[in-house]
Amino acid sequence: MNTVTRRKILTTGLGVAAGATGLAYAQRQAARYGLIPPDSGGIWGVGETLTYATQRILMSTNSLAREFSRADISKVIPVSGRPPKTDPFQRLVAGGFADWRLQVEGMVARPGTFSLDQLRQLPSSSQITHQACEEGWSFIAEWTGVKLSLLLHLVGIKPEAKFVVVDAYDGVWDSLDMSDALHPQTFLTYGLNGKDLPTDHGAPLRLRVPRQLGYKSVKYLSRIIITDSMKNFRNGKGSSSPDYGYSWFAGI
Ligand SMILES: Nc1nc2c(c(=O)[nH]1)N[C@H]1C(S)=C(S)[C@@H](COP(=O)(O)O)O[C@H]1N2
Ligand SMILES: [Mo]
Repeated sequence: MNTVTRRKILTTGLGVAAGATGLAYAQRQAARYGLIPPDSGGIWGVGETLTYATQRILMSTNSLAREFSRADISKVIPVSGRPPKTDPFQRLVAGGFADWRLQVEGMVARPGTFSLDQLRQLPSSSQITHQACEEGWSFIAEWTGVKLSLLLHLVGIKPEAKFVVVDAYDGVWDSLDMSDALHPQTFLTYGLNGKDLPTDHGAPLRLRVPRQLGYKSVKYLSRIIITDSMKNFRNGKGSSSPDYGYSWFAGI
C-alpha cells in the first residue's frame, strides 16, 4: 500500500466495482495492488479480500486506534483462551518465566532469542486501548511492552519479507502483513495495567494489535517467524483462525 493512494485506487474502480459490477473485477484490482489476504481462497475469500482491501484503502496505513485515559480503564477484564496446561508451558510458569525465550527466525539478518529481561531492557511503550472479542465483549486496558517494529529493526528484516508470523504455546498462530507489523501501536506486551502481564492474559508476552479484533492479539508467545509468503506456510491461510471460521484479517 505504500505507493498506492486512496484516490488512485478509487479512480481505478475498486470502490465502484465492489458496490456495483463484479466482485471478480474488484478482486482482480485488489490483486493488482497487493491487497489479497492469505485466506482469500474459495467462496468466502471474495468477501475477505474486499474487507481487507477496503480497509487498507479507506484507512491510511498509519491511522491509529483510539487511545484512552487511565480513568477509562475497565474494572473487569474477561479472559478468552486459558493458559496452556501442557508441561513445557507449566514449567515456564513455575520458574517465573526465567527460562522463557522468544525465538525470532526466518527472513532476518540476525535470528536469535530474547529473554524477558532482554525485552524489558529495550525502550518500552504503553497504550491504553480497547480490545474487542468477536464474541461481543470488550475492555479498555493499559498495555506496556516493546513495539514490534523495534524488535523487527533490531533483528533486521530482509527486503523480501512480507509477513510476521507469531506462534503461541497453546498452538494458536497468526500473522500480520508488514503494514500492521510495523504499525506504531502493534506491541509485544509484558505489562497490563501497570503490573506484570497475568498468566491468564498471555504471560509472559502477548501481541497487541488494537486495530483488529481480540483474537489477533495472540497470547503466550513462543516464536516469531518472518516470511515472504503465507501460501505454502502451514494451512496456507496465514493463521489458525480460518480453521475455526474466523478470517485472517479482523480489522475493526
Ligand atoms: N494464544 C492464544 N491467544 C489468544 C487466544 C487464545 O485462545 N490463545 N484468544 C484470543 C481471543 S479470542 C481474545 S478475544 C483475546 C482475549 O484476551 P484476554 O484473555 O486477555 O481478554 O485473546 C486472544 N489471544
Ligand atoms: Mo475473542
